[in-house]
Amino acid sequence: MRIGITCYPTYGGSGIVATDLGLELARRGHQIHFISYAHPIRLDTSTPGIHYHEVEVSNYPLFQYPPYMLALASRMFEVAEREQLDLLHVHYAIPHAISALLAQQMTTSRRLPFITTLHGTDITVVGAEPSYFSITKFSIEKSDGITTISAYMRDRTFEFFGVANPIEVIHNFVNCSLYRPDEERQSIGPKRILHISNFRPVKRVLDCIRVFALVRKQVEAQLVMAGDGPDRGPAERLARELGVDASIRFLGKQDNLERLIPEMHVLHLPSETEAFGLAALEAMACGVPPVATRTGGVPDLITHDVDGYMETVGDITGQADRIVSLLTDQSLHRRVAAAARATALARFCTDLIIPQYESYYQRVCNGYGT
Ligand code: GMT
Repeated sequence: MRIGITCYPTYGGSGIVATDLGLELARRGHQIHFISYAHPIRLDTSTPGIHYHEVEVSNYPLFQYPPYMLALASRMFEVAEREQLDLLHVHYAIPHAISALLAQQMTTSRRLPFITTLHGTDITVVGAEPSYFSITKFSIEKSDGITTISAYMRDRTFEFFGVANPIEVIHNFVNCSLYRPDEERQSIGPKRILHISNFRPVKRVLDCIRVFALVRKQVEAQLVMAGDGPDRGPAERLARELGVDASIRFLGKQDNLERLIPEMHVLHLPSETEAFGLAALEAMACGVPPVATRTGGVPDLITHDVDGYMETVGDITGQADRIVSLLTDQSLHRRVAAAARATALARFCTDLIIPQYESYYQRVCNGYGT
């Protein structure tokens, strides 16, 4: 098939999922056209079947807010016509689904269906803002297909927007050959706790520091903070206040997580809400047990006390206790790490999930949906 994919190209999870999906589809022989304002970070354009089309937004002085949505729609239309795309697949509803709708309406010679994948805050935060509620609902209603990444997200979307379209749950996925355990590298040096996020308030990165300060009272561990965003400065300040800054490494944005994660012993994900928790899945594939919060779609991924742990949001002591147990009880760590890897292999591997997208594309092209 010939598919146009649009996503936020920066470090968010939705962009990562969209990019990995495009790369996997291209490996399976599809022609994938990324249409975005910048090159998606994980996109290797030397992969056969991958194409990238940049959206240029005019900075004409009259525009206080450059109309990206319109420039995107125009570029989608142009690429769809020239490349004879079979469908558009947009990740994150706002504004991508509205641009796709416009591109569809501009295409008068044939049917150009579009699919919207809802990733999280496009529904739970952005969609909930009064200025975006109606347009988000409209974009869902007008999509020819809607997918989302967890049962929680599907239920929240129905409940919140009261839409009637069917919503397909297709979980996030991980390449289990790329993301895999490395016991040799894990055995070198002190115990290491990893946090990965875009450091927005919803990720509760300050909890990582508070929990770590408790863990350090019992274990000489290190904390590795990967990513960047608005709460990085406050997290660094808190680390100094609590006297644990010397044991924390703030790495900033990281491109090769498949090399970093296998060196770690625990992944800490204390989010306020999480539509799925891609970082936890990538850790599980590497045999690194996640200690996360019981929130949103995380229960779709983690089975508590089997392949990871889910504690209450904000329960600093509970989260610290779990991390300490995993770092000090080797047989517990081995059991949970093996179960985590087994879950990734059995339920979320690329080979299981990509065919679900392929068959959904076929159904939408054949007229399924709204
Ligand atoms: O909703 C967001 O926070 C943005 C989005 C992103 O683009 O980073 O993250 C969401 O999508 C990821 C990939 O599908 C999920 O793994 C994250 O759980 C989800 N984030 C939240 O729900 C907070």
